[in-house]
Amino acid sequence: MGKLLEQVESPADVKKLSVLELKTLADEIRQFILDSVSKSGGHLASNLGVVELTLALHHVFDFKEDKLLWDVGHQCYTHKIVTGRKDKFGHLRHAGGISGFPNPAESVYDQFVVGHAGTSIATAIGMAIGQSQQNKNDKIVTVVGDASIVNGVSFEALNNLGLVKRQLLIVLNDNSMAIDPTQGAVAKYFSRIRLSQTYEDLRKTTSNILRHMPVIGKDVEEAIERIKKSIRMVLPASQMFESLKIPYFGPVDGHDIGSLIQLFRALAELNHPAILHVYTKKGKGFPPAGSRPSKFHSTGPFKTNGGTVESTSVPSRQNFTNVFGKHLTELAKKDSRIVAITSAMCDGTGLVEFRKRFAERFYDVGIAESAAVDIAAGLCRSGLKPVVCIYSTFLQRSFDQIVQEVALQKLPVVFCIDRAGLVGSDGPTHHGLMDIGFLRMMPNMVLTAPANDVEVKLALEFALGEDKPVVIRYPKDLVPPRKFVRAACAKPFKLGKSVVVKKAKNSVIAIVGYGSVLTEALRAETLLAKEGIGVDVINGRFAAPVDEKIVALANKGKGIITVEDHTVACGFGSAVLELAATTFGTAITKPIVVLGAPRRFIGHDSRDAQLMEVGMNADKIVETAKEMLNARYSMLDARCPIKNKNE
Ligand SMILES: Cc1ncc(C[n+]2csc(CCOP(=O)(O)OP(=O)(O)O)c2C)c(N)n1
Repeated sequence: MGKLLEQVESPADVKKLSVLELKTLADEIRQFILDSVSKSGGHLASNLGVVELTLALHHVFDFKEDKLLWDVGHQCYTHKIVTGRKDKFGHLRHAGGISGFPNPAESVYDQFVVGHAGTSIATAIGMAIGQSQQNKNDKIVTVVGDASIVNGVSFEALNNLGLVKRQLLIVLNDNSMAIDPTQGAVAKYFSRIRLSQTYEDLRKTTSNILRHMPVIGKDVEEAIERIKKSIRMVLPASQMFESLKIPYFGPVDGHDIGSLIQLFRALAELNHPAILHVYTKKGKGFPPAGSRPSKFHSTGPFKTNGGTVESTSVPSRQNFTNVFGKHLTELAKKDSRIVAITSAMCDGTGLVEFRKRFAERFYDVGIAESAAVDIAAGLCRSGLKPVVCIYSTFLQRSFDQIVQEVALQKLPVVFCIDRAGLVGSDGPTHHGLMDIGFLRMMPNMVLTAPANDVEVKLALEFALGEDKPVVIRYPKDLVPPRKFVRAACAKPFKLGKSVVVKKAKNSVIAIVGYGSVLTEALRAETLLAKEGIGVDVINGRFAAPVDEKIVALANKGKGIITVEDHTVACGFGSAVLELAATTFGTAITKPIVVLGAPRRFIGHDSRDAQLMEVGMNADKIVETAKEMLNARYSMLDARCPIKNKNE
């Protein structure tokens, strides 16, 4: 750790430093972030870009009282480092360490647990109005990226900025990137402005703003008008925001720490909301991240050698995302109606190859999940076969669009939901544990989940042949090893039909896996067989509609254990319970146990550790099966082997 950084325990220490020292501290922090992320993984490029910006903010404001909000929140590492959390970076995003996102439970310097884009301006508006209502005057600052400011929620908030009659500073951190280059008309507008700027222009803007800035006691409104006039002569960037009546300042150099400090001091005195547009470089200071910011947006651990990357770990098997991308591209070669839509997650959803091969059939709509779904509905209505590729957690944004524009119209849009289930180190904002719940209740929706790589292809083929919307969910994980891909999994998908993958003689328990956790069911079966307990294993395949044969098993004297990578509330197991209740009513005599994630938010850690924590594994299934045989054997038939053993 650098010498200056060693001395920084709190923002008060940042305030003491000169501009020159702050520059040195910025370099030390960059190195510290690089070292930490290369060991634990995390968001790298965005964090390297905002070091000076963050230090300047902490130098000027007092965020114990003032409020600092980060949009998305993935770029908050410098903020965490200077607010007393640097010693916890050894376990960044792992149990016992700090989260990769803001979290008020960690620090009074954080306001909200966030991880989704576009929320900071609206929450800042609420906080500002709240302050006014209570005659408080803490400053409020929000930092939002150029990709997140065009998110629908951000735009709706900007449209309401007029509600705020006091200071509220929006720092627009423009690095021209989302994960890939930012998409859409506003991005083009920003990039035209960017291209027209020289470094000299940026300096001129800074000094223009400062020259015309009010000194305390002067008429602020009058001063703003003077600045606006003077800037408008030089730059056109203000037009977009000023047409919304939002005072705009900039663009300025977001790495010029001395100027940023002066600007923040001046802007803190406004009694009006304002936007400061800053330019930063994603991945600054680490050439591999600077030249490939998409790759280093969020990364696993890697080895560095000075300014280069020496190695990254290569997994032994393909993951679900890659397998999906490969099959979709193959299927698209045969059917020209297939088009793919994503919202700023091309790489994350496995569409890089598809984009390369079918650029004219690929749509990245930016961070706009609800629009993505409606665009898909439109594409579908016009005769194409849209495949919407969105992470489970971000699809939550599209609930209403799926209900009205897709389900109600019974349009055969295919939803490929990546990161469905526990996601590991990104933590509670990113787990995909609710999609079965919110999609299952919508009429017309078909919900399916492939258990392995073979089934990814089969599920896609099935979905693309349906006349109604189909959802395919799969986790952030490697596909199961070959030995867990049973012959039954090669059978084509049939609507609402499960498949039996293992049948034991005289079994009194059936384990029903939904999706990739079928592997855990198979592992459990092997463990139980070793103890002389035979169980059936069934691949559930559909959560809507659920196969009636699954609950019919209860009639055949079998207890049922369902397993899913989803919260137990409203998931696959719940669907089985509902069907059992309507089938048997009060006459139900067989136990049905639902295994899945508990209905609570699950913290950051590795996915394996989380699976263990919530007991979504073979051991838990074995334990449950034994409990079923022991404690509840009276509900089972007389062939129960444990019962026999105990007698
Ligand atoms: C609603 C939502 N959709 C997608 C994402 C995934 N995501 C995380 S960061 C990011 C890019 C954000 O870009 P920008 O706001 O410009 O910030 P930068 O990373 O460039 O600093 C995306 C798309 C998200 N966090 N939230």
